[in-house]
Amino acid sequence: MRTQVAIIGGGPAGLLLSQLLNQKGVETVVLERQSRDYVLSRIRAGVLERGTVDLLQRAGASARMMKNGQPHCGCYLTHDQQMIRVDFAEACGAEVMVYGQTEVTRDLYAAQDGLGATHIHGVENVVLHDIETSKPYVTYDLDGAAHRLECDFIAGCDGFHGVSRKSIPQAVRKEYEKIYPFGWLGVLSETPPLHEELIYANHPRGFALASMRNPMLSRYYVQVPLSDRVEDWSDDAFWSELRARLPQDVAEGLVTGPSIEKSIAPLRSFVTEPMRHGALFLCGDAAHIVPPTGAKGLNLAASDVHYLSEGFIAHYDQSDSTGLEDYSQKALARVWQAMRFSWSVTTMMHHFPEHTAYDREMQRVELMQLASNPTAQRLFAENYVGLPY
Ligand code: RFL
Ligand code: PHB
Repeated sequence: MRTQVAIIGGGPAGLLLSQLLNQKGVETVVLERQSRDYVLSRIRAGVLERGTVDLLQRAGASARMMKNGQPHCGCYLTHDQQMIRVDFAEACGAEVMVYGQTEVTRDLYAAQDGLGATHIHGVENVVLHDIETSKPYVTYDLDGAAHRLECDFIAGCDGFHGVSRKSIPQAVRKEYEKIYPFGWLGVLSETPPLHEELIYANHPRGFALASMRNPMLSRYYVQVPLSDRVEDWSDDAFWSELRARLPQDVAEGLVTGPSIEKSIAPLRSFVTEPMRHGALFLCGDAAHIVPPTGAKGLNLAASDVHYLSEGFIAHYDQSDSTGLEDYSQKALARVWQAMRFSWSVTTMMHHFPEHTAYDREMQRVELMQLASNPTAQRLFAENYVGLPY
């Protein structure tokens, strides 16, 4: 088989890239390890930046999002009992869209089906070959048979644990990593959300987040030690820990119910440079991971796709390869800004085992500055709604 761009991974990055390229007549084949149902069962991001919303509109995959998504003009950060609201609309004239990654993925699959795009699910043993030449190819197994996909380029959209990044020789790769000493225990429940806006809570017992998917679907998180296992947490234990970390008057309004999903995600910051090696371009979590505190992971995948799709389209339409040559540098400039924001919000909001009374005062003062200083609010808001591409 032959295509122009072989896309490894059919998560949001791979699907959105495929969609934007197919719309402009660039041929793609998406190779995905899991089944479509499995991909659609993963509960992940919930907050879309304005740039991600625009891209989904351009991709023709936004009708359900515009109908069911919830535009949010602000969010709350709490310090013990104090609620601090950051008004995005007032601080920087923009908003975010609360709409789950699962739904984004579903919309992208439907849009791809509409264009008759090629997706191959259940592939195993994906190997990238000759990426330093102009004739790269990918081999994989499907139902026990070996296959070969020839292409002009390979887009590595296979997430943090994928094969693409590891195909770049170690001597060429520079990696930056920070592992945080905790994870997030997340619960999805068919209950009305606690509040109309998201609440990020800094409490002496640890961080908590009250988020949502729709008027009858809530998403909550509490910070937990890395040694905790999901089985250690009954629903009752989760609800009582969440309640304890929220301001009392807010917690009184919490409606609890059975969890329909419960999982623990460790927190990590990670960047690999460069994001291009020969014919291989890394995109999304394959190249970088942020802790979820700033709601940036999916949004960074979208901004990478923006730069990369423009590069491929200019290459095929106008024989102009500048966009592909500049891809790594442009994408990384934005990645590092989101890294800084995600790290700073994580540091400001979590309980770190090694923190002293001094460190906790630094968190308090930073939050008080956010409560009272319009410049601090603007900086937070501009980063949260997403820096321009
Ligand atoms: P994905 O989603 O991991 O998709 C990669 C795909 O590649 C497939 N794959 C392979 N296919 C073929 N061969 C192989 N060898 C393969 N290896 C892997 C996988 O099966 C998968 O389908 O990466 P992508 O597309 O780059 O998308 C990134 C986002 O999923 C991720 O950044 C976000 O979910 C992060 N994230 C958040 N991002 C936000 O922007 N806003 C948020 O509010 C937000 N909240 C979150 C989050 C991530 C979380 N977890 C669980 C890590 C909350 C949580 C709890
Ligand atoms: C979510 O709703 O899953 C969510 C929202 C905001 C974040 C992280 C996760 O910062």
